[in-house]
Amino acid sequence: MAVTIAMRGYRAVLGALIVASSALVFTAAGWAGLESLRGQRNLAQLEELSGQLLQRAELAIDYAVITLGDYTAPSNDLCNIEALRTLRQQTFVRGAIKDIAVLAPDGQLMCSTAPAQFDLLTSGSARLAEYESRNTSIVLQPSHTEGSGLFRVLWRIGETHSIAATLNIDMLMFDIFPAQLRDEALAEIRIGPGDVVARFGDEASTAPSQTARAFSAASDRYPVSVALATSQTSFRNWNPWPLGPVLAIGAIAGALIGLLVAQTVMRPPSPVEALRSAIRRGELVPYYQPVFDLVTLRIVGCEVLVRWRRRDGELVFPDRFIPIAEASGLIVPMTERLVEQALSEMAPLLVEHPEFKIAFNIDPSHLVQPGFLDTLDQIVAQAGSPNSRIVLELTERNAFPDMKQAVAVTSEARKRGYRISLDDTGAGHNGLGHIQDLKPDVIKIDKKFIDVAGTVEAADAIIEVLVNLGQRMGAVVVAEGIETEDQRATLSRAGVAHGQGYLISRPVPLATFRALINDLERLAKPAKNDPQMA
Ligand code: G
Ligand code: G
Ligand code: MN
Repeated sequence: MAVTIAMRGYRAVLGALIVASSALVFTAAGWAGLESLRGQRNLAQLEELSGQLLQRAELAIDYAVITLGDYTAPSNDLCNIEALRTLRQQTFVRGAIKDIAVLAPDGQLMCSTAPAQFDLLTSGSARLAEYESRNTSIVLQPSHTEGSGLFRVLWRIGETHSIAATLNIDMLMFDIFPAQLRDEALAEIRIGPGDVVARFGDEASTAPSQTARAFSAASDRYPVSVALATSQTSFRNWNPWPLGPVLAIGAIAGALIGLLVAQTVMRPPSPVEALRSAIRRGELVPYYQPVFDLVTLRIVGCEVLVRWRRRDGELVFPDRFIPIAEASGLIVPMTERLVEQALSEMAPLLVEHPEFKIAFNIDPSHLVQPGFLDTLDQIVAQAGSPNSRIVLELTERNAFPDMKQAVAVTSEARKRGYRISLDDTGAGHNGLGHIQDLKPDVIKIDKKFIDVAGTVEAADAIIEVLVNLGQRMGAVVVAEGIETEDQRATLSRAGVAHGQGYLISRPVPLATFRALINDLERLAKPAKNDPQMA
């Protein structure tokens, strides 16, 4: 009882442990997975952002190129008042274009729609750096002031002049920059290899003390590129998952899976598994039922009957597990261990009583297995008992799987000194065939005849036949299941030598069995000179 409760407590703790650790593992693994996903998503998002910024810069330049495209005929005189007015209108239509100017080949201003903007761009020195586009007539020129947002798109027209649009793209980035990144990232639009035209965000993001993450995109049409940088910390903290719900979902999912695992792991073992571990743990123990002399009541031997003594003390009877043992083949290791254990604990008794025989039930499928006798020899020799003290009981209840082999093994067994007993005789469908084939040393008459001995004519006739047959063949006849004194007297008169049954004792453990022998020894009547005595 205490063992059962302790087992339940242990299983509850084990179950809780499995559920808890599964919840923990799932939450941790889920979180790690989500974090790596977030890293990938942040990366993709910043790359996309650099692409978008570049696209905007290209679009602004495209506008300027389209605008300038209308005025590139070399013969155009763009500096007359009429032409300049048209050009000025263009600067009103295209918001990013601040000025359109006509320049001499050396860069000197010929005329401009907004000379102030021109001055702002060049800040005194007319000569600006030049970077050619894929279309080499179109040149980009950053302003002298880094980060001012100002630059020039210049279209070279023949030998005589160029036409140039001054652009301001300072506000270009504002709306597409995620609010969270405004203080944590720095974006730059560059012309040529390194002239920074416009800058947006936080300069500290790329400070050397921060391990910066950088993204860039470059145009294939214009010498313009975008560089985006954010600190490693900002990158890591960007777009966080909602911690609470994610952990809760992870924990619940993990706990549910843990519950399934616990159920599977802690599922009671199958009957075969349970029996296998019971054999391994030595829970299958021998019980002994005495075989006694019907006249003197002296115990002449015993039959070993297996019992499963569970750890909680419950005693399981063979009808509950012998069929499983037979079907699974566990009958072999079970029987081997049973013989080992019985012979070992019976050894002193076998020495004290030199005539005493010990009988084991052998499953026919076990008997015909290769090496059966050799293994048995080893076990018996190890126990130090002679083979002649051992009786192998073969039941007549079922047909033999291989009668020829069974006959060969039993005859070899007899040569090696073992005694063969035919169990449940008369209960099977074999008539007297088994007796003829196996030539047993012992014939055990089935209990169903003993139950009605002295009251049913046919039963008495069958008993008489078997007694006769035993005498002729030199086999001892044993009556199974004797429960009353009347039965004993009837069977003894009929010439049956030995008996087995509740009249003397049920199958009992060794200690009880020994006490019984001592009691009966004291009560035993002196043996008559009886011809049936074995
Ligand atoms: O032990 P009980 O008295 O309930 O026996 C029931 C039946 O179980 C017996 O008739 C016998 O056929 C079978 N049995 C008991 N012990 C063994 C054993 O050790 N081996 C085999 N093969 N059968 C056994
Ligand atoms: O292996 P076998 O079938 O002979 O096993 C004997 C079976 O008969 C066991 O189950 C044993 O407990 C049972 N048995 C032995 N003696 C008696 C008895 O006197 N009465 C009853 N009812 N059963 C008995
Ligand atoms: Mn038996």
